[in-house]
Amino acid sequence: MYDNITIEFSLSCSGDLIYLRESRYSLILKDMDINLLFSRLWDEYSQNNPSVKQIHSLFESEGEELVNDHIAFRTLDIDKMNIDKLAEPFISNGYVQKGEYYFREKHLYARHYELPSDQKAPRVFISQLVLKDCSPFIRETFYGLMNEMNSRKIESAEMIFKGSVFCPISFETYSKLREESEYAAWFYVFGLRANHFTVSINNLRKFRTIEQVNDLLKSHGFILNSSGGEVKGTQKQLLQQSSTMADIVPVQFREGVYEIPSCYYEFALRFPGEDGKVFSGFIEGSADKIFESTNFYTRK
Ligand code: OOG
Ligand code: NI
Repeated sequence: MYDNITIEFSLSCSGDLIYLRESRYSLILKDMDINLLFSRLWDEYSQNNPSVKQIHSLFESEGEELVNDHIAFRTLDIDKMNIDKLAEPFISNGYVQKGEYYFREKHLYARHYELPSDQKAPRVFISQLVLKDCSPFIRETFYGLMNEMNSRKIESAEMIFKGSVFCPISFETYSKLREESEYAAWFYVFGLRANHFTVSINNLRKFRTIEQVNDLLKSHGFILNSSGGEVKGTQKQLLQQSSTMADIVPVQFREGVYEIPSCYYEFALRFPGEDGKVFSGFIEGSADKIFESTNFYTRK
């Protein structure tokens, strides 16, 4: 029904052809099977973050089969690419909106989505920067970039796969955004992509506690996000989470190549509430710290 092989062209900022590759993914997104959608997000994420594949293989070598608890996207609260826009491909595949979350200090708002017809389907967590609550510098930077931007880039139904939306990027702007918001700086560089997948500890066989998972990761040299403690949340809150610090990757800026944190891996253990049902939402106090997995740091 569809032609499965197309050639994808990307244009550099100056309009030169810089990139040519075969794509297996030419199905219209609305009709895209949800598994294909997640596997495409996984490919992008695992290919660009070396520790993701290493961690995945580590669990497999321990005899575990990994189930994904959730993925997350970040964006701006601008109509063309806000939470509602990013949620569209999931909604059209049967996902429904569930919880909403506020992170006032970070100027963020988020929602999560679930697929009621499939309890094993990953949840989708989408946050956005609330620009009116940010400084004039952040507002002007993003409004200016949006005006300059090639609008084709965000009108596409393939928005969730777009990655970086601004081009060229400047290390000076990145650094200045960081002074006020690590989230804004990260989004400026990495844009629209799954910024983490999450190992569901509930579905592991050998590793029953989050401490056991963390010990395995640390014994193999992975750096955990320790903001607020390595374990975020308690059994009483029905959700415990931990995460790696994002992989440090080389990024081409206008001023040259700089190494900065990209994406991370998360681990989540859910508990049943009084009603016997396993908790399916997120905890604001914990999520607030998980966001910090992409904070700037340098390799020791
Ligand atoms: C999302 C952080 C929150 C969770 O599980 O609480 C989160 C992000 O880093 O964009 O994923
Ligand atoms: Ni998460």
